[in-house]
Amino acid sequence: MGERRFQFLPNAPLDEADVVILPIPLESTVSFRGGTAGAPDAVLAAAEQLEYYEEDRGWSPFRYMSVCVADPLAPRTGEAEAQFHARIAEVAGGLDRDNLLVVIGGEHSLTPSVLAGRMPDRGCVVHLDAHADLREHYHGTPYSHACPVHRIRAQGHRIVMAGIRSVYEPEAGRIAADHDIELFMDRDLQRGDGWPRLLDSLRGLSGPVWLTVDMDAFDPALVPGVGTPQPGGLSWYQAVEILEAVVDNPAVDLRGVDVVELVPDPSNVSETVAAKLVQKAISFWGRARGFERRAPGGAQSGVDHE
Ligand SMILES: [Mn+2]
Repeated sequence: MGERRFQFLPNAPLDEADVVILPIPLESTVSFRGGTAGAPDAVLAAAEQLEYYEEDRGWSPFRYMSVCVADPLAPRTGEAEAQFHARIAEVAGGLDRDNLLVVIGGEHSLTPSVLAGRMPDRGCVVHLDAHADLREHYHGTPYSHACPVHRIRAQGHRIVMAGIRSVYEPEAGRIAADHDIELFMDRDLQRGDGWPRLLDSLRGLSGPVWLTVDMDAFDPALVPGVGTPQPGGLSWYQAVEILEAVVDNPAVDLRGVDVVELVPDPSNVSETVAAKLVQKAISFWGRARGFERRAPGGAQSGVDHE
């Protein structure tokens, strides 16, 4: 693959783009089914099938916004795990803060490393996942996909976790004892009063916020392409409502969004869901910040096809 693009759109210079898409094809600790290293390119390929027009906000974001797909950040041959994670933090920390950063993984272990660069101040991480990911170590490493939330808490961030339906017993104790973790079990979202409480909680957020989406948060009937599927899970429109509650909140300083743990599937449905979620994040973020009031001179202006 040559230069990567989002929806065939021309890449703006990295330091001028309104939207930066950073592929991190990290795959080292997947415990059940591999393939997540191929996810960033699969999501970019799926994005080519999407319309430029985004139907929820009723506009074409890239008439007004520019985009850059950054060079993928992959481990170098022989690079130690800790060194690679330090490099993720360095790259994320070096990006312009005014843009929307969208990270396409790769394994979930990349999230705390991105946060180390992008959200060094204390913030809140909205964590959509089937699993709590609170183990301190897994298979001998703190950089496992089973550990990111432990690392995020160690960075001092508060967590709102939703969609959870698989918990290791010590994690349950940890969540109960930790007042900086707000838990919305998947079953409470689907059957109880959890859903309105989650939206209230998200609409009440302020300050630095990061949204991390493990694709196994979705119902595996919708997103079969994940390494560790669990029955239950979010529907598409629930995910869209969560995204709106976070992105449309003017008190939130959104540092970015990541989409992780996707394993490309033969139907291409899983990567299409991820691609469309990325498009919605871009559209909602752009509209919430008034990009439609700019003169149309975005990435789409030089494109001669619809
Ligand atoms: Mn998970």
